[in-house]
Order: sequence, then structure tokens, then C-alpha cells
Amino acid sequence: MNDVKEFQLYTITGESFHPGRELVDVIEQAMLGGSDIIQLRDKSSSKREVLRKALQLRELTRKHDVLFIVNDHIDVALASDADGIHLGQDDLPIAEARKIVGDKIIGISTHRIEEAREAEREGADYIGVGPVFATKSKVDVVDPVTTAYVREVAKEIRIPWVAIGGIKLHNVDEVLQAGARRICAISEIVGSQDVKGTCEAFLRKIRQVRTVNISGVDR
Ligand code: TZP
Ligand code: MG
Repeated sequence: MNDVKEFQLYTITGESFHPGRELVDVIEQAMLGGSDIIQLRDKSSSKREVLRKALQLRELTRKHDVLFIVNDHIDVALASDADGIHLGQDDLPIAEARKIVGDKIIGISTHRIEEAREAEREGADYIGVGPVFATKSKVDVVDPVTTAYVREVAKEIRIPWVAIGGIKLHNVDEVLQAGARRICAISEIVGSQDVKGTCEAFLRKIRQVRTVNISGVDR
């Protein structure tokens, strides 16, 4: 799968959630469970260390035919031949990033509808929508945007978008009911004792709403 329009379950790395287990093993389990896009997110390692992990995950994601995105580091994304880069509101503007990454995927975090509109207008390939619920996985804490923001995005944004932030198996139905058709999680997936089973369970729920509402598939 190398079309960003197709993904359904987005896993972001979070090594603090799986002490004693190797990054590559955890991420491989996520892909075996059906996660079809992986992001390397590492806010604390040196750039050289981030590159080392990126090269490992690039090899693994290729083996499983899964999209690979690098958070923050455009240079690491290029050096590891990732499929794309994920940027926040304080990172390089999309136009500048586009000059560097060419036709690679650019994903943008958004927290309100104005940011979503701007990202769509400026050529983002997908956006993150969140944090929907409170989360401990992000230090620069933004107040939860709630499912109200998910509903707004579902109504008007036409590029692929993925709900993120505090999403668990026990509350994902609420997010799907608000219109999300793509789900992203860190702690619920990589912190699980059964990473593969957790991904399978998320995908069962996502596919359920996609089957009920075919018109939502492209959103
Ligand atoms: N961006 C918005 S919320 C978030 C990021 C990176 C963290 C999501 O982590 P979790 O553990 O799924 O709440
Ligand atoms: Mg960033």
C-alpha cells in the first residue's frame, strides 16, 4: 500500500510505552495486525540515533508494504527514503517543506478547523485531528479538541484526515460515530501486551463503520 488515501490505522512509535521490548518487534506486530502506516516519533534521541531507527523501520515497512513517515526531521526522512514527513504547527510551513521533500507525503497536525482548512489549501497530503481526548503521550499539552472538532472536519475537509489523541479501544466508537474513518494511536497500540490483537480490534471497528457508510470511505 503506497497511496496515502488508503490508510486506515496509523501507528506512531512511543518507546517509553514498551520498556524491555524492541522497537522493531513492536512495530512489526502492529503491521501484522493490519496497521498500514507507521510514524517514527522520537523527541529525545540524537539525530544520528533517530536516523538509525528510521533506517530499521524503513526496511521493515518495505517488507510489509506499509507507509513510513518520519516526525519532525525532514533530513532523516530524506536520508532514510521515508514515504513522508509529519509536521506540527510550529515546524516549516508546507510550501517550504514541499520544496525540500518534493512529492513525498506531508502530514500536518491540526487542532482547530482554521488550521485544517489552511493545511488543505496549502497542499498537505493528510492531516492529524486532535488530541481528541486527554493524552499523556504529548508533552506540549494542547487541550483536548473533543469529538466536536472531529465532526467539523468530517463535514468539510476532503483530504485524508486521521483522528488522534487518547484514542483507546473503549472510546474509539465515539470517534468513529463523529465521522472519523482513520484512527491513530500511540499508547493503546504500542503499550499493549498484544499489539497485533489490538490493531486487529481497532480495524474491526473501523471496517464496521466503513461498511455501514460507504460514502465516508474517502474522508
Ligand atoms: N498528537 C496529538 S495527540 C498525540 C500526538 C502525537 C499523542 C497520541 O498518543 P496516544 O497515546 O494515542 O494518546
Ligand atoms: Mg513536530
